[in-house]
Amino acid sequence: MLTADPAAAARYRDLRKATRDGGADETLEVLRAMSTDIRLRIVTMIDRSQLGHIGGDLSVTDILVTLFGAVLDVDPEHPHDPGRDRFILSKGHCAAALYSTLSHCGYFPDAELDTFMAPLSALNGHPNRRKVPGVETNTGPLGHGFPVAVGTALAARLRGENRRTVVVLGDGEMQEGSNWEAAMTAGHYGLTSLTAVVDRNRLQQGARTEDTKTLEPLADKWTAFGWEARRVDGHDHAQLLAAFAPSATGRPVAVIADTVKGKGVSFMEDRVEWHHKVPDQQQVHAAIEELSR
Ligand SMILES: Cc1ncc(C[n+]2csc(CCOP(=O)(O)OP(=O)(O)O)c2C)c(N)n1
Repeated sequence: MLTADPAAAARYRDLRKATRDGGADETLEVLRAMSTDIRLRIVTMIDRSQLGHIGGDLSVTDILVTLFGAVLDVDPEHPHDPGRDRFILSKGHCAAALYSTLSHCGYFPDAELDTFMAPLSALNGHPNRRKVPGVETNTGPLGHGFPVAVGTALAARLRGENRRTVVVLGDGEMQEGSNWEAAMTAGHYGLTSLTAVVDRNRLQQGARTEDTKTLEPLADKWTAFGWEARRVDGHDHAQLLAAFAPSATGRPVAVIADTVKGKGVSFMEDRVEWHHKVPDQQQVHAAIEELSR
């Protein structure tokens, strides 16, 4: 198990203070800077490992950054604090985005990211809760993280614990039937402390989601299952922040975040091959140059 980086954790505490206590402009500035850092780190990690799912990593970045930078009540130096909010990345193939976010927050040292997917590294291609602090449950098989999140939120209620559970799903992942059982269960129990975020980048592995199985009208489907649906631009931190406001309806909240796969690197954006293609050296330099602008 990796251990916290105290200096990075202290920086994260300052960052959280800024997003909590600062004005709206300062909050957004901090989140945007964090997103740039995370995207750059994703590119360098995948360049080093020559493996990963870069398109989905770049589409989910602003969602993760908004959650860890301004919403979740977590302490990287006490990753098992019973009162912490719970975060589950159900689209576990985007582990590089999660790892770079966790290390940015101080859960473990940044240098560890350079071992991503190397033999014996803790940072496997899919997140492992026994190896990486901040990972609440193992994910990778699509359709597993969401049912676990529902159980986690239900357990919190049964124990009288006042904490949030947030789960991030891929839109292609929504084709797994287990997700709809989970949605039905959470709707039935009115799990208001549960938020499900769909990274709606409209691409899955090898195809557009709508060419594979029609997902729309997605908000209506969540509503029919007893959820409050909120649809936002998934790269707009202000819209995401508003969408993560707690439920006032007694229903769980589904945030449908419209995103672009490969966001931030123009030659990767909305292109199916970048699901898990690895950039060559020229492309790495171009990506870093564009993301650093
Ligand atoms: C049960 C299961 N089937 C297949 C896969 C292989 N797989 C990994 S990612 C992926 C596509 C996921 O698409 P989406 O959820 O839209 O993710 P994103 O586009 O955001 O990367 C597939 C089919 C898997 N991980 N689990």
